[in-house]
Amino acid sequence: MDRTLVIVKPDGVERGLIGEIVRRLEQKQLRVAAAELRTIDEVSAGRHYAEHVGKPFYDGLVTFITRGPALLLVIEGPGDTWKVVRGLIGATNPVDAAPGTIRGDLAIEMRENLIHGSDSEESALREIEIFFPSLT
Ligand code: 3AN
Repeated sequence: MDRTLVIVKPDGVERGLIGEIVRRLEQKQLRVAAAELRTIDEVSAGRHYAEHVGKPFYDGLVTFITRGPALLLVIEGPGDTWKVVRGLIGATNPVDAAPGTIRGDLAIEMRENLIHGSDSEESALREIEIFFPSLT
């Protein structure tokens, strides 16, 4: 099976959208291989968002992602799972996200865009290692 990392971000947990988001993933016939509700610590957030260090939105992004519990998920499918999940999630900016996608239907702000999904097979491996080291 092929795996990717998904995070229901703190805004999704606060808004009570865990069920709705997991429902969409499961309806697509993806499976939850691991799940944990956890407040992400700053070190893990820094590793996860390493590519954004130095960008103007970086500090706000780390403050946001660490502000309360997030649902960390390892999602499994038959192949190209990261790509399947990214399709369900929609564009990074909810303004551009198509209706029918998670962000297109449920989010409206750039930073508080509900959900993260790895953007490549390499990212999926790297991110699963950060949050679920015992699985790799
Ligand atoms: P995605 O989450 O779609 O993979 P990334 O990895 O480019 O998008 O960005 C990570 C997160 O950083 C986004 N989900 C969003 O919350 C935030 N972000 C990205 N670009 C911006 C921006 N220009 N202004 C504010 N926040 C941003």
